[in-house]
Amino acid sequence: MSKHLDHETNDANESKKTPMELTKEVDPAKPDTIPKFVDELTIPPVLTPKARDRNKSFYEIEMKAAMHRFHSYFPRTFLWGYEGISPGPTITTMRDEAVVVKWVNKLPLRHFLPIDRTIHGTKDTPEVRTVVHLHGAAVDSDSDGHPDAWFTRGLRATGYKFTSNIYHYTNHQQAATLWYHDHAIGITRLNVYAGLAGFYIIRDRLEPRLNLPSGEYEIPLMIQDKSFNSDGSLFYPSQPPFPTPVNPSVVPAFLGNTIVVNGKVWPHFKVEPRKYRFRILNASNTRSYTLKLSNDQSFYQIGTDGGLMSHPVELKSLNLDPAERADIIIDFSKNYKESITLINDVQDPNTSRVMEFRVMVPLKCKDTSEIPEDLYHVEPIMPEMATRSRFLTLDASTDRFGRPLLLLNNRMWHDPVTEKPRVDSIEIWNLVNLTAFPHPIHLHLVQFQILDRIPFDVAHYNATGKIKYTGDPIPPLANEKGWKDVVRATAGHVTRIISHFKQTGDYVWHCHILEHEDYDMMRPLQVVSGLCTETEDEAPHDSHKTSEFNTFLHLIDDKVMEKILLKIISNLLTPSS
Ligand SMILES: [Cu+2]
Repeated sequence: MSKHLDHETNDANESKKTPMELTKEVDPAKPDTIPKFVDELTIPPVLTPKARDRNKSFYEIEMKAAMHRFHSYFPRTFLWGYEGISPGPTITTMRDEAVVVKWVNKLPLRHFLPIDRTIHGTKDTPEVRTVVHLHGAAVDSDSDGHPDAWFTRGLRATGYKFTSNIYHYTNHQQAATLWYHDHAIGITRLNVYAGLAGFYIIRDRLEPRLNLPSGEYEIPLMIQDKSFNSDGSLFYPSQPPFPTPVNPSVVPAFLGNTIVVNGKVWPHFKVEPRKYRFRILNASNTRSYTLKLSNDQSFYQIGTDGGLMSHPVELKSLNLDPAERADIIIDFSKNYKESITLINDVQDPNTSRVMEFRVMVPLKCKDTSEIPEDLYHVEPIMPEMATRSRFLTLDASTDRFGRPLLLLNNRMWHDPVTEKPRVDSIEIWNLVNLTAFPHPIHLHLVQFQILDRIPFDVAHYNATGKIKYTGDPIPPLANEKGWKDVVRATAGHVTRIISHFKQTGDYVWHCHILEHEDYDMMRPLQVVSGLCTETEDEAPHDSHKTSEFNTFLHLIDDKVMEKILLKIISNLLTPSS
């Protein structure tokens, strides 16, 4: 059947069908057959600590396989989750109160998604490896979830960076919406897609004074895209849509054909006519979203990745790249009895819809919450304070099998460390995007600020290795002027960010498109003590001295890459009939 089964578009006959009849007609592999907004939004449960002393909470979190109902008309789906649920349970803590988590791997020994044995960290390692990264947190490197600190079920095998599976989070940072997810080398894309992701919310004593919507009016929303097989199992491609001798092979992008919020495919959420605060996280592998409300109503962004901004920003549309968070307030007070769809501004009839708000619950009591004009003080990091400016390229290349290979600074993950900021130093990173696409770049350990984006002549760069700017610096968008740990490095621009590196240790920085991170758009980040000297001269523009071979690769590969990736994306966006 080709007809959409939306409750909005259902005709009289459709609506008379029993759930059993609908279940038979719904093919999880064909998004056109999946009725939308059927299931109610679920909110991940807040985890209770196993023990608590005055300033510390102890948790033990098991990673387990489980069966999950993504949609009422789907068979149940096999997945992996923290505590056997996806999203995992939410951890909440107060600022400066320590959280200790024992992460326990109780997963099967075989992976259920296709592992590519040619990419970094996968050659002679166990199939199922896990390590947990708390995204956005400033923690000691032993608790950061280094990709090579992985461990298997029962700790039978561990990566070379492993020290312990008991992680200490100090929470010495601004209240913020963080999230925890898997980060194991070479299989992060598969482990996160399998279900290993959850919220981690830091609160503080200042925030309640702002009188923002809270309690049952403060809702976390984890948005992901998934594809399913007809039997309801998760689909993840084992081959890119171009020939390659590698099987299974990593793919350069993954775009699912359904949208999942908090583990439900196209849910609905019944709300009162009042203000709600939504902590939105894009936990998708590759997909970016441009979120809008179907009635074109404005909403207010109050926070970014690292916490509340100085002032709210009124928006009609919000871009969210993988791993980015936006704290927003939607005021439904004038929408009683209306249904409003949270839409994603793309042409596809399915992935253009995210979820539905049904303003049908009578107001329980007067809404006294506010959207204050002044939120937090976000102290700008002054560029004059920077002691170093690094130029770091985002490069498109090809591997020995002819597959696209995306790199940072033309280096592979296992090449020697080159980004070694001194502890307590401030650095400006110039992200020189030579590829045809934007990449969401994430730095561990720090919350940074975006300075600007400056257009430059890519062809000139590829020919000479020199940057020729072609326009004025573009300041960050109003809703990017806060603490960030992911930045959209746009194609053909030098995106400048400024960070203060406050503690030593081995961390990483990478593209947060998980298919890119796994191959091979990730690099070590080592914050060194003031006494250490760098062995490599990293004066600005040094990184531009690409070899002639690499320059040649750039000229070829950007065009090839563009064609390949455009084809992939257009194929994936075309709904199956
Ligand atoms: Cu990328």
